[in-house]
Amino acid sequence: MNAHTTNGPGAVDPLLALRPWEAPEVTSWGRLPMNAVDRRSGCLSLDGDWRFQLLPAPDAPVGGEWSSAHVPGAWTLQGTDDLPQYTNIRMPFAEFPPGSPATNPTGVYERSVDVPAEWAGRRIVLQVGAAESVLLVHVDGRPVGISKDSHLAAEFELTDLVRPGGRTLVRLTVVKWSDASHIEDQDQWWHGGITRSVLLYATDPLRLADVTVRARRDGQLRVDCQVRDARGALPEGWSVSGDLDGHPLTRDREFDRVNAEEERVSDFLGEARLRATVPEVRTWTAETPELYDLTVRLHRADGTVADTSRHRVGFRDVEIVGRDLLVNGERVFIRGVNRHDFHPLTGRTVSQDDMRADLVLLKRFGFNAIRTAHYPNDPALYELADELGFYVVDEADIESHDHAHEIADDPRYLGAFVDRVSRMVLRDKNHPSVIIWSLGNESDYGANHDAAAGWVRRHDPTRPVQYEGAAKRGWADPDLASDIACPMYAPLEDCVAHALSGEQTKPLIQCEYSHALGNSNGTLADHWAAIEATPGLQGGFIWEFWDHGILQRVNDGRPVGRGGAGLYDNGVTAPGHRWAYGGDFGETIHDGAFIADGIVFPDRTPKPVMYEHREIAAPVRIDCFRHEGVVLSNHQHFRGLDWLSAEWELSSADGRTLTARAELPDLRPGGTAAVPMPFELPESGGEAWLTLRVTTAEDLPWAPRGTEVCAPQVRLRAAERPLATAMATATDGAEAESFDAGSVEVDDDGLLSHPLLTVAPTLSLWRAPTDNDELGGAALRWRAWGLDSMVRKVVSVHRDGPGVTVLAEYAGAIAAVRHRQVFTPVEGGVRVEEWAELPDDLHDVARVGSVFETVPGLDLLEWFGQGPWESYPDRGAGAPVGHHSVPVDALFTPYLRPQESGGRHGVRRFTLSAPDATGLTVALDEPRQVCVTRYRAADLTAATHHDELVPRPGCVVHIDAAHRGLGTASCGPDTFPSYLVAPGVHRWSWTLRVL
Ligand code: IPT
Repeated sequence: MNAHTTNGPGAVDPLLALRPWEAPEVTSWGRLPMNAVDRRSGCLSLDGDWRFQLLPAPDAPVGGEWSSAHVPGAWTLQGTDDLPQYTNIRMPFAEFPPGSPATNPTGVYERSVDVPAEWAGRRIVLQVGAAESVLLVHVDGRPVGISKDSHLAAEFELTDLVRPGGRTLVRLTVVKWSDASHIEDQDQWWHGGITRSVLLYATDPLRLADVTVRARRDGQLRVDCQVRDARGALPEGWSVSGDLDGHPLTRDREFDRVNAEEERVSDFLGEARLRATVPEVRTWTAETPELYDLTVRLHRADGTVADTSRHRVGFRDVEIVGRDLLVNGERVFIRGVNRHDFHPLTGRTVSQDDMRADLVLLKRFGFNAIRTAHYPNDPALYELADELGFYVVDEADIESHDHAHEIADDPRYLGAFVDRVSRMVLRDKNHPSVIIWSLGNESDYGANHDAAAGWVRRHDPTRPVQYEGAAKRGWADPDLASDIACPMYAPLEDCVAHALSGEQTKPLIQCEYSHALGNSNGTLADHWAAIEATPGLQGGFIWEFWDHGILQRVNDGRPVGRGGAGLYDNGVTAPGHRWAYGGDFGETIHDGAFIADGIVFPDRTPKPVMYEHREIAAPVRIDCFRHEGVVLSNHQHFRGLDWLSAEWELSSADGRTLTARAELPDLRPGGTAAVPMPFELPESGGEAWLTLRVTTAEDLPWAPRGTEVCAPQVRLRAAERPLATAMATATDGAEAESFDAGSVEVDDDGLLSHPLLTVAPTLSLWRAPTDNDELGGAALRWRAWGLDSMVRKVVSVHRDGPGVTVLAEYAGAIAAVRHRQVFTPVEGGVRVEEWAELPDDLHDVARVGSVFETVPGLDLLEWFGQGPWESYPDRGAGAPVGHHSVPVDALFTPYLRPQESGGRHGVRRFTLSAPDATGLTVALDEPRQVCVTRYRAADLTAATHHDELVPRPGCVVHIDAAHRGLGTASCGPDTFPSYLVAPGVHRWSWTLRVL
């Protein structure tokens, strides 16, 4: 039988007859109202393998052939021919809203369920955690309901359809494309399927229908309970009780229950209110996530318990006062990130362990806020945010990007907007972590938004509402739906100017900034310097947490799916696999690697920007250094430094590192104190840096004792004289014994021969374009100028005693660059002084510097400079200066689309050595940008995925006189002018010696 027909052959299924996939007015049918009652205890999980078939369209007949699909999970990652597709703004089909394409993959999931016999007489409910994008529910062939809103659960009552003790056939039909897809046009992979858990539970006919908790920082608790009875009328004599951390809330003087008049009974709905005042309450903040356990019970007339709901309560206030967003009365900085539910094997299906790992990592790197971009995340995320301490901007599942203007005012979508926003609020209202509601993302601004905002303001006056599309119409306009000025990618100078204008009326917190596509996030430290220095600015949310690479087999192009654990490590896939991005599944409409724009790799390996962020967010800082001591400050909002321990470290240029135990002072938030200078400064030794290595003092839920928290640093002494002078003197000395120093070998082509170099040093102006370079337009210019294929022509080779001067010209498409190298023998090596003149036409190039290659075997890089992680001129503020040592292979950051990678900023000298301690050392005239990799810039430029790269046996070494900042121009502002490479003359010098 075609199971889509219900009442005998020929009858049309009413759910299909509605054609709900092209009816935006139909947001649901037969679905129960959303609520915040916890139903997990005693439920029956229906997760696991379901019979499955994929139809070409929702109205296609169901066939007799079944395969199986795992629930929860997207079918696009489970071996079907319908594969993931990535688009950002564009819809993947041409139909205008509310239309959907005729070819419309539709998954039919079926399984039989043994309904527990002990559920006899109870009310039985099916919960589908999430389904994309239309869900149709049938039980034993009978229509039960419809739901849209792909990232929130849908519940359906089955009481009259199933027999406890009997077996029931549940069918869930999931239609991939619909009118709803047009408002789920988020920048992510398109999938289809049931992506969160499915379960069945039973309640007493008399039950808690909803629980609303309000807990304020003064210790006042209010719990509103809605009670319903499935039999139509509430029985006499019911009551509600509750307790908080074991202290009863009812019939207790301290926990005073509202009197009986307020407990009104109607045909179907009862309401009761519990109150308490907790003395000396431990308040909740992201720094101090103090939670209390609340249990609410509904009693029958005889006192027995009919229903129970458990909640974790955090006492805190959120308010906007003037232009400040306050948590518990404090103007807090929002160090946020946008987070999608994502996993490289399972797509939008994420486990609790995975989510915990996400949040633990964010805590360790100084983040305190999450925007659930761009839909309500998995419910467990909010519990973890409550527990670990994050401020959450909870965002409704509305993004109509491609057709934003049409939809924002389209009355056919009005219901969907209000439905999605209100259901999110109803689900998440009791989480202390949620401090702001967001109406969605990138959907223009229209009456549908105002309708949704109106609902929220009435239902939950305790939290602000934000919406970027509204804020865009005027950051200070009081009439718009957004209580917060929450722009995306606004230039920093505009934010500062607004805050200084005298016109600011709302907190300015960017909902997206510092776009993390590829090697990016330049100027993050400059942003934070301005935010911390400018009243009115409070932070923002980095775009974004994840690189959404899907693990893919290279041979057949298929996603690996659930079985792929262990096929990646440290950001890199196993041989034969790669991280797929847009276009890799054969999609013709796609947006390429724009999906790989996170601060972590698809396996959650942190990218270098995370370390930069950790320093920027440091809870304790070194303000300054005076002879009598070091001034420390507490940059937190709510707690002291007692959860931290620390050690002093003194690094001096002569190679020494001293350490000493540090006593952190007792500092209230915002306080400063001077502590004694821990070391006697050595008389000599050049540059010296004092670092405070701060770690956790005890085991925390997100970090074992001893986890690094930050490493603020201050320079105690500058280099005694400019390095350049120091080097010149050293060289003069060498020249005095010049003939001991030998001579340099330079061939007639002006190329240096050296036993440790396989490719002689030449001028380099090219870097493998970063995504910012590509999408921001710089790379286009550089290619047009021919910087990727400059032709070197030697002009003269002049031998003067032991030294050699080489003049060369590098011809590009529009201009030539003159380059001079002076090679001078020094003891054990050669000194290279370089000079390059960039004509004015070559303004803003990627780099000016030397590049050479070494013999194989020099596999360890040690350096004195900033590190140890990758850093660039505009993303290096956090990397402390010191002595660092990293294997060459580990220097490289495997950005999904290969690009410039692995640089180290502020390098004063470095050594490349083999295990037997042979090798070379290079001393630089000034702190320089140095990059040591296995790849030439051309290798990286040519590759589209990391797995195509073939490491060279030796090292490719770049020493840059100037290197362009990274900026964020792939989406947002470019780097600042001070980080650009100017035309004109560049000079640099370095001395290479054999170890
Ligand atoms: C902005 C989107 O909100 C976000 O989802 C993502 O696409 C980001 O950009 C870029 O990665 S929208 C953009 C048009 C500014």
